[in-house]
Amino acid sequence: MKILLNDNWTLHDGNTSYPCAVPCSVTETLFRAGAIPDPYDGENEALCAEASERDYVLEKTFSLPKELLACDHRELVLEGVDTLAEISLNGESLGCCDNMHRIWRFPLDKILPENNLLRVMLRSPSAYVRTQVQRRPLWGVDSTMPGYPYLRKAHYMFGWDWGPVLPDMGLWRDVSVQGWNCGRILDVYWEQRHMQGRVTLICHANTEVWDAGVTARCVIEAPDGQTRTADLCDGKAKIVIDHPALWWTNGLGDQPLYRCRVLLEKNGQTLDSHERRIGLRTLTVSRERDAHGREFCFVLNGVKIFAMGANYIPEDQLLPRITRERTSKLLQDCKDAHFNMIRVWGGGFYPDGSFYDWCDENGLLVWQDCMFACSAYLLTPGFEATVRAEIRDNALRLRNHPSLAMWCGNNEIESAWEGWGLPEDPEARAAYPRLFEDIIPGILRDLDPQTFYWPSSPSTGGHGQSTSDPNDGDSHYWAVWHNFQPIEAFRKHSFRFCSEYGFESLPDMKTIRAFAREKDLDLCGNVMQAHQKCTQGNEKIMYYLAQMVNYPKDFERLIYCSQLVQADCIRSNVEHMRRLRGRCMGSLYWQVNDSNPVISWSSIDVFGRWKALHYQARKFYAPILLSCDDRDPAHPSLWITNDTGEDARLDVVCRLRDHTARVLREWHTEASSPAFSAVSCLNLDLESETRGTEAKRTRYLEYTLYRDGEIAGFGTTLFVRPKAFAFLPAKVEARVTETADAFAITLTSDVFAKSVWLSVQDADCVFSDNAFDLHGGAYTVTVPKAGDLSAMSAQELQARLQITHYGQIYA
Ligand code: BMA
Repeated sequence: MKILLNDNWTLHDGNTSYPCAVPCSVTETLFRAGAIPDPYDGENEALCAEASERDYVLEKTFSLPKELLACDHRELVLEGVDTLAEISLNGESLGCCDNMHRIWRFPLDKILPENNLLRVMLRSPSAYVRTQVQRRPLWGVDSTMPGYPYLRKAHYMFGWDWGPVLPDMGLWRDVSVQGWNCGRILDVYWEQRHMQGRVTLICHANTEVWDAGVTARCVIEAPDGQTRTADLCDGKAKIVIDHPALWWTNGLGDQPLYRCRVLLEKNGQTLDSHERRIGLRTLTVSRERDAHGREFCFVLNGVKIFAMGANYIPEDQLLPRITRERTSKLLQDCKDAHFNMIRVWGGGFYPDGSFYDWCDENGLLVWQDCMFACSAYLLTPGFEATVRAEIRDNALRLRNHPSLAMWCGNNEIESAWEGWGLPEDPEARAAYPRLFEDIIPGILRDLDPQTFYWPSSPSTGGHGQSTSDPNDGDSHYWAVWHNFQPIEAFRKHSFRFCSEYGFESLPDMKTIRAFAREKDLDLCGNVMQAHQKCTQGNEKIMYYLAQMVNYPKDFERLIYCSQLVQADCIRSNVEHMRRLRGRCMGSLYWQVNDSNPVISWSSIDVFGRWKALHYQARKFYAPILLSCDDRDPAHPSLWITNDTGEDARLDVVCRLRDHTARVLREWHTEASSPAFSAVSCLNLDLESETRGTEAKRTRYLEYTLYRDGEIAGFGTTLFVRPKAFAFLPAKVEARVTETADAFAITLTSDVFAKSVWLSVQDADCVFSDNAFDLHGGAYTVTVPKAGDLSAMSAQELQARLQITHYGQIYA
């Protein structure tokens, strides 16, 4: 039995008391009470970070129902304590917490009075890490508060190159009292053995029984409702499933889930129960050697799949603001863009169970980093013990989720030791292999033997091998952006799996207005600088903009241009990797979301607004993709990448047009595209058509993919960078009509108009397409009559519709 203790808490800062409820944090509570300003507004960050320099007390009084008081064993369970805390009940100490990634359990076996006072003394994380690092320096990344690796607290809370320094504290997950009689279930592991079209499920239940006559059984309910039961013997039971409904990723099939329960019973009464929904699948990473080196490829039910997705960071700096609704909307946006994988990056925290539930239900694989990133650690006995407990807690919590595809030891620490020029620190260096190649994989092998372990990202497998071999393992590619390489440089590489690469852009104007006043709308000004956390980030944006596009005439065009350049950069990288399907088997761009209103690499900002990149992602991750290899403008070739399990017959139409959009030449081809393949379908010789500067500046290629007569994809290739192209002044017009539940916006243009961007004044929505090109004719996009648009008429939408296109950047 379980009683939640989330409501009616009080936060004391020494002078004042503030009401709050779990999940709660100091910064969020003080902000809501008006004691500190909005930490995301203007340059408030430093002012608000000061709050974390002090200690606080959280208190709650409670009484327990008779049934719980009568239980023979009780525990206080704190599922998320951030981070340094002393817990006491009725004035008596229960213990201390030092790790926000752990679940803290304190036995309450003494007789409890009717009224109880629970007290959580929160200690300043900033003061703690400062004291530690002053005593002994320990390497960590620059944008982060020195000493952060000393504390098992999500590193990004101390600042990152996309996040403010706001080391908040609080109770970030449920607090409860739980009680049991006669026995309890500690944890359950569902092992799967797939053989000859059957699955043997082996239930391993870890129970604790302190009374006679207690029995355990497991019950499995198949997706079709059929139920099977088996008694547990020595904590084990076996059930054979004859016609298993296999679990697949988004795009490859369904996600049937089996409801698996373990029941602890006595005299027909249930004492305790444990429930998980599992998916029947085999899933591992293939490391086969091949002609190119050594592959890194997820294999699901025997099928090698190309992983498509992005990196996920915590959705807010202030944890109570992260809600289930917000997370599922973000994940739905990922699914809508055809993601089949998301990487939970190691500088945040292990997400809530509901995150994985959503991924289980929707076929999104999770690449799970352990929460270590870009840091050196010292393996003191205390640190080792808390890390062991953390890995154990999270392995037990997450191991039965079918979406859990991999455990990865850390983010970029192996490569940091190899080549980032870290300060000499033999003790910290020696801790690396102990932690990530011995201790952590050891625990995971024990608790979650069927999930693949990878020591670091990027890596070629660890144990002293080089991390930076593009022919082996996963790669992070940052020469474009961090090292100022031209955008096209990515296409010189043939990675096996690129798990990080990215490009920054500014978020939507509405998002910027949430933290900046009119006078602050200057990329080089203090406020915009405060919302750019990457060293030289704004300089890099301008550097690349100057290479790619014309000079934006105002701040709004600057936002637009930065998003176009970002979208185009990532699109060309992904299309390149998907053409290399087979050799390359995964693309995870950096990063899908933001933790605060900031200029960053994200495709969706902190308020959920799609940048041009996310609209592009929905196209470049389409299961069947038509793309153009335009590395040689005189000899471009069109490719079809098919990531479905079915062969497809397709039609491709390609047109050479001039800047008025007039068709100069046209090609039609029928293409057969085998399942899981990338093949070229049209090789063009445009030697004469692209000869000379004038021709290259006034001509372009446009191509469309048809499946059963329906448009299934399209694209445009310029022979020069956009800034060199001779755009004609285009007259782009829109006409809005409506049906019962959607608006249709029909756009026309007299000449070629590039990257037409739609937005609605003072309203948010997601269009069926955006940042698209118009080739003279008409193109219709739709938008649901929902959210901000639900009460709007077609006329009103027409009046509030804002259209930008490339020709207006400078003119
Ligand atoms: C990678 C990530 C993050 C970082 C990003 C952008 O290295 O692992 O640490 O935020 O690049 O610099």
